[in-house]
Amino acid sequence: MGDGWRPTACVLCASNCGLEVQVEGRRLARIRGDKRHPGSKGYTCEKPLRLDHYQNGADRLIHPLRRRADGTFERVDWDTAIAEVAERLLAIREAAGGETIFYFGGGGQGNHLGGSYGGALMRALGARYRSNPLAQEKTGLFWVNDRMFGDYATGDFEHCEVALFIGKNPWQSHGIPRARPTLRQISRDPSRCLIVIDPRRTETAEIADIHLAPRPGTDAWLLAALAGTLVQEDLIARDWLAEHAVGLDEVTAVLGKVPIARYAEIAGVPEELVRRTARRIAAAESVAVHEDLGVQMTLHSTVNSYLDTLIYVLTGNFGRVGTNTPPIMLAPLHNPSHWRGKGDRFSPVVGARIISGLVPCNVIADEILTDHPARYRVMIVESSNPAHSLADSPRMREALRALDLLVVIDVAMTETARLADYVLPAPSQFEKWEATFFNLEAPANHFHLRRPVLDPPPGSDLLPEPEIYARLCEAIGAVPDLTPLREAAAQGRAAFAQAFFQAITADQALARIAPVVLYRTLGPTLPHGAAAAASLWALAHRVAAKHPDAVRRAGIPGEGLELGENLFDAILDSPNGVVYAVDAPGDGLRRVGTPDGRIHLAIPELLAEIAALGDGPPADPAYPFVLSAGERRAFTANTIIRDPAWRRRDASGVLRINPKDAADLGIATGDTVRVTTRRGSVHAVAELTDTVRPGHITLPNGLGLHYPDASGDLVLTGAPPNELTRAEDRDPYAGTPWHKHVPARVEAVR
Ligand SMILES: Nc1nc2c(c(=O)[nH]1)N[C@H]1C(S)=C(S)[C@@H](COP(=O)(O)OP(=O)(O)OC[C@H]3O[C@@H](n4cnc5c(=O)[nH]c(N)nc54)[C@H](O)[C@@H]3O)O[C@H]1N2
Ligand SMILES: Nc1nc2c(c(=O)[nH]1)N[C@H]1C(S)=C(S)[C@@H](COP(=O)(O)OP(=O)(O)OC[C@H]3O[C@@H](n4cnc5c(=O)[nH]c(N)nc54)[C@H](O)[C@@H]3O)O[C@H]1N2
Ligand code: SF4
Ligand SMILES: [Mo]
Repeated sequence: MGDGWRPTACVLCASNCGLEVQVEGRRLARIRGDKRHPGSKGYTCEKPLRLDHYQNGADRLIHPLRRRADGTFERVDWDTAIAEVAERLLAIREAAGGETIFYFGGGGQGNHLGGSYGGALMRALGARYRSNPLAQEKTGLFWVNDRMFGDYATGDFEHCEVALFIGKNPWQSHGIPRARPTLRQISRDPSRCLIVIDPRRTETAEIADIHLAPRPGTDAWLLAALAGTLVQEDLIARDWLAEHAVGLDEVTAVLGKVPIARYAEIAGVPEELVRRTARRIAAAESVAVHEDLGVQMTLHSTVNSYLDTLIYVLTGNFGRVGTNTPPIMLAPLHNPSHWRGKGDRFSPVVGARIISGLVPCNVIADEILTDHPARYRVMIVESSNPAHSLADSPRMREALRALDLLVVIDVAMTETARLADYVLPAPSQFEKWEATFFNLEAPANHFHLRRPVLDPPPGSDLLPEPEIYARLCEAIGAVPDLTPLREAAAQGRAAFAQAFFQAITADQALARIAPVVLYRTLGPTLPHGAAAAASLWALAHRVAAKHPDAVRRAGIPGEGLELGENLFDAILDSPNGVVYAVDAPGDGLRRVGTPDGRIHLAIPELLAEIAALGDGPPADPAYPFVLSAGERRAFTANTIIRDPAWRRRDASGVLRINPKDAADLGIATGDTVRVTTRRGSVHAVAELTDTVRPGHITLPNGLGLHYPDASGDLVLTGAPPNELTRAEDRDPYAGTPWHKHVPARVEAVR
């Protein structure tokens, strides 16, 4: 690092590309892609080049805050904040039970180290309910994948012959490594094929070999027609399925009857194109599939996830190079429960299905705004902005205000923090140790533990999340005397491992707060001041014990506990990231988590829905448009960068509308329009573009934030999408919102 470039990562999307930065004072002065990063290999998009707007926003939090009776905030010191929060948590637990304490978040796009300690606090409090943004996008897919193969699978787009993106625009939203070069390579190679299913002619669709543009909300019909073609033209991998799957007859009984011509017509896609697409998929050596918000946040989302999983499984594209495979993650993104005999859990007030341990985001307000004795009374929010990002913001704000206690851990004064009783400020992701747990790759998977590259703002009084959680655990009396474990840690890792595993086996209460125990005992002994990485030690041992061959294939030597230690050391000693697991052929199939090791094709309740799909989505003449509320664009990054000056283009976050619709309404590019839904109205600036179909309009995500101007007054930029969405518009299985399918009307504002 003699040249002053320090390794870190971009925090703006789940790809977390490796970066190198040069620092001037407290500024990220120069930023470039890190060629040594094992996933991104030097790649970045345009977004991180002005990352300093995250780092040095005008609304950075610099010391703990407590709400006064009149609603304003006063500065308090950490001892006061921790003691008072702990006291109030204990009082509420005493009066109403630990299960009324609700935890939300625990990580954003680039920071997940803190969340591993947040779990310890929740268990210490006896909290039983939690959620995070995955419960408004991925839980339907988790539920389907869990039932089919007891895990969650992701696509290998580096090696696939055919790439299928459904309701996903990776050119802008990424989510696959080195998205743009990867997409271009597939598109340019005549032997490979890029297929996109998206109503909009997105940047990805623009370079696709095949673009299926369904009417918004008709994916269930289109995907049923595709899967139906595979069955009816006998394009399925019968031999492979006979060996690896069960339940084929139940599936073909339904898909064999799909009226392909009719369903293609409902979706507005030529039947011949549907059939040609199915044949191309079936003919391929390997197919990788990625569905995202376009289908996860629209009508039939769980059915959509089922159908697109069937498309790759029925054609035998599972568990091999270039297909979809359950990745070896350091900490699983999803906790499968279906085959572990636990049965489904439901939320206490609404009775909504809890998938992967997460309460659906869309029911949280209803779980609070009630006099039901089991209502959530406390919310601890970390690294998330639910007052802005969950459906129905007005009602979400009402719910947050109705809590007995709201504690927000963040780096900035967000819409949610403004409603908090206590705001606990953390150093930014460049001022502390951080890591992300989105290690979703196969056949090779990597992890990146990042070191701090900057000092916190001068005069600030911040604590990193692991320290906040540890202090709260201590203040509620959950942490016993740890001297024996500290002494063992001083004798080295082998002695520590033995003492630690013995201690947590003997003491349930200690096991519940294991991450905090590691942080306080092993943590201080770690090199480079890496105490926050202590929880990774347990995860490294877990992965080494479960997947020893894959870890050794990554070049990490050893057997048993030694392999785990070596893996942990490799993570600590690799500031540019490290490959920690490499699959051998067939490994993906061996990870199928069903009792018989086979893929279970039939999900009876979803098959019944497919058989009864009907005649297309409902229409309401009062709301002639379908609004896609929350589109990923070149300069959106959820609400991670709050400063609007960050945006080089599209500063206001325009409403995209087809020129024909605009002409009918007398609207020109640059005009201000009012968008009205069943929930509310917002103003936006119109942009005419034929990339959206007539009848479809789109607004970006992450806009509509209040940010201080030069005189400190809060100014709203763009439209907050969730002023327009309703919580009841959600999937019947997973509770995921229909943000891509909001009935709306548009008027010119004179
Ligand atoms: N630039 C940028 N990148 C991001 C983010 C960001 O804020 N900005 N956020 C990150 C996060 S948290 C996530 S979850 C991902 C999301 O990544 P994506 O899911 O790719 O993002 P979106 O643009 O919201 O939606 C994808 C596509 O769905 C399409 N769509 C709308 N309605 C329908 C429909 O009815 N059917 C189908 N098939 N498609 C439809 C839209 O036209 C859009 O192109 O992006 C991540 N990356
Ligand atoms: N209508 C509509 N709503 C949507 C979507 C949509 O498409 N349409 N998309 C949804 C999706 S997919 C997602 S993922 C969510 C995202 O919405 P949220 O879960 O609210 O997440 P972010 O906007 O990413 O906010 C991250 C928060 O973490 C804070 N932060 C940044 N760094 C740190 C740190 O180091 N420590 C701490 N403690 N905090 C930090 C930021 O200041 C910010 O407040 O939005 C969802 N909401
Ligand atoms: S926004 Fe995503 S794709 Fe772009 S550099 Fe950052 S992590 Fe990489
Ligand atoms: Mo997301």
